[in-house]
Amino acid sequence: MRAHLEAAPLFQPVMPGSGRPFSVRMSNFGPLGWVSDRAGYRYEPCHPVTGRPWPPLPEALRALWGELTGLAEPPECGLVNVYGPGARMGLHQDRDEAALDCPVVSVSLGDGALFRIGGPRRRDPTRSLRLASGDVVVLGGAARLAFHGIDRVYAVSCRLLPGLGRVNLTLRRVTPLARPLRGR
Ligand code: MD3
Ligand code: FE
Repeated sequence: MRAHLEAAPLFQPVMPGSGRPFSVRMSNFGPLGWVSDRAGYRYEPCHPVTGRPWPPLPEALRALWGELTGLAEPPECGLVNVYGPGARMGLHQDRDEAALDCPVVSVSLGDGALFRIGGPRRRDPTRSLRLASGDVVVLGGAARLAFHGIDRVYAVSCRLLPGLGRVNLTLRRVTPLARPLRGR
């Protein structure tokens, strides 16, 4: 991951419209990377700062995706979110992907975090879970459109990634499957 981050350095996305920076820094692995700027959220084949294609998804992550989802098709986006002290991610839905039938796989590394997940409507009640280094969450079925966010990170709770804090790797399909999941 560190080698890949040298090829695709972390960048600071900004909110569409306002241009307010995210507290989370990001990069991506794989053919499509999630980016956000004043123009909006979208998937792009190249890094917004270097202009180069994103590095390939590490084989270990591809294998993990296959084991957990049972899908032969690989993830197209491996989003890297890096949370320093004080970074958080507000409650949101992931729906920038046409492949909403496919699950999302999330791997947490480094410092722990307080994760919050609700239902498909913003007003639905939420539950909080602590995520620790090595935790893997698969969000499929009804959970795929659940509102979720990161309320806080527990700084210096783990020494796995000194200088990075918490890293979350989120694996996603973006384009619809040639043979949709429904009916398999
Ligand atoms: C629930 N990332 O990148 S991972 C994101 O820890 C994102 O960096 C958080 O939310 C993080 O969009 C949460 C867990 C997660 C990932 C995707 C989901 C939960 C999800 C998609 C649908 C529902
Ligand atoms: Fe999300």
